[in-house]
Amino acid sequence: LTENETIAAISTPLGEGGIGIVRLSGKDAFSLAAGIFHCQKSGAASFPDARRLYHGYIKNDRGEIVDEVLVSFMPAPHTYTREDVVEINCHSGVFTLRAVLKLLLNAGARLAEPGEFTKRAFLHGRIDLSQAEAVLNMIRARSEEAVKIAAKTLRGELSSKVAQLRNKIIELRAPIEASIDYPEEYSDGDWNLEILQEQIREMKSDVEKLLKGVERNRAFQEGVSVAIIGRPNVGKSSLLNALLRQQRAIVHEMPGTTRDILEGYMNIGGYPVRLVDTAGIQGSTVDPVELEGIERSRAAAGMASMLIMVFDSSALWTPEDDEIASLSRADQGLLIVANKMDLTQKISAGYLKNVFSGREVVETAAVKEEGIQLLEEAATRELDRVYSKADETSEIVSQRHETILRETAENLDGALSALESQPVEMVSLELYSAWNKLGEIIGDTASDQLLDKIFSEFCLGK
Ligand SMILES: Nc1nc2c(ncn2[C@@H]2O[C@H](COP(=O)(O)OP(=O)(O)OP(=O)(O)O)[C@@H](O)[C@H]2O)c(=O)[nH]1
Ligand SMILES: [Mg+2]
Repeated sequence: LTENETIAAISTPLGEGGIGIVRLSGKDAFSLAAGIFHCQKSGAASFPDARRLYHGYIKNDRGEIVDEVLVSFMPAPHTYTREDVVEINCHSGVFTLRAVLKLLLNAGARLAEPGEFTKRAFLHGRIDLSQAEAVLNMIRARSEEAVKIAAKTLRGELSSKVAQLRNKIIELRAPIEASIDYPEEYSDGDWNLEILQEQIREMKSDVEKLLKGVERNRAFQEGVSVAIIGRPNVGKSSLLNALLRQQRAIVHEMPGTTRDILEGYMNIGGYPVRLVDTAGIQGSTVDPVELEGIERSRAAAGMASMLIMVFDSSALWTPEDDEIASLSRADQGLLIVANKMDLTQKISAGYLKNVFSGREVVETAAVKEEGIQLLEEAATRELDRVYSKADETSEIVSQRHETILRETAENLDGALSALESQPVEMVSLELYSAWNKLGEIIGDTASDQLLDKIFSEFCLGK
């Protein structure tokens, strides 16, 4: 019922800026906007002419000018929502925009809910659910790569892959269903077991292909966490500062300077990185604050996607270094740094390379900001390795899509095993579940609650 209402919202971020846009969508959009807009050159019989930009003033009930604006009138159906849409380009000031919006609300528009413009685009079939989600990913993208992935989904590449899979399922089910419904006419011979098996396997591998790039895509979309760890005083905080190009952390010759974890954000090779500086890990302290800090360092190391292990090349290897070295897990990225290369060396890069069975070692002098470029390059290579850059085929980013695809793969497995030992009804049922699940990606079989949940994540005015 709310779909008949005309909605309005400020569609640009609230703040000072050149332009701020108030957007209207719905059947009364034109008349509501025209009611408060005083066009410099209206008079024309055909006002408003579609998709033309009109210059004029927004005036309040007392005839006072609220703002000087440019207004565009876009008739359905070739609009974002497929409804009549009006965009009022105002000067971007918090009070101006709110005043214009308020006039429209007083005139009868309803304030749009978060994501309602996009929801209407979905409900009117202009985009499917995966594309609506891509809009959100586009807005939230924190790297160029994330934008590229979102743009692919927005263009409908995921949608068409899902549609193909679902069509295939329908084709597979048709003869099975027919043999269930008309057992006399259709004998088992009408669908060949081996061929069916082969086709289901093929579909499963298509699903798996989509799942393959998911980790990598998510890394680009949501970012990765990189923890700098090492024993006290090796130069972890100096390295953080050099990488962030900012004196973020306190650096001091006294060991145990960093007590708590500290973070900064940067971009490494297109990955949005949350860089975490940690307290130096050592075994001899009894200071409760330092002990708590060390506990947090371990936790940060455990949660990181990649570790930067820092060693002091001007000091001999210690048992604490052994402990640091043991902190990396196989599923994490790892970078070895030999810091303080400007001082007399006690351990060489070659020595470290040996300890870490041939891994690349980056030499730095953090306080002099030397080797930082090489460190970033090595970090990019390592992140690419962890997130296997070679797989660029997938558009999947969201946890929701991933879960659905995993369940789909399970259904296909179920269908395969049912083929061997169970009545054909079971095969058909598993295939139907897979078809149904896939529909949730594009929103064909999504529940109202799911839709509400997805669209509520949008910002106001989108
Ligand atoms: N010569 C030289 N000194 C360095 C270098 N990196 C750090 N230092 C010095 O080493 C000392 C410790 O540096 P920090 O960056 O605070 O070391 P940290 O690993 O964060 O130490 P904690 O926070 O105590 O664990 C400071 O006096 C730095 O100036 C380097 O590359 N060369
Ligand atoms: Mg420190």
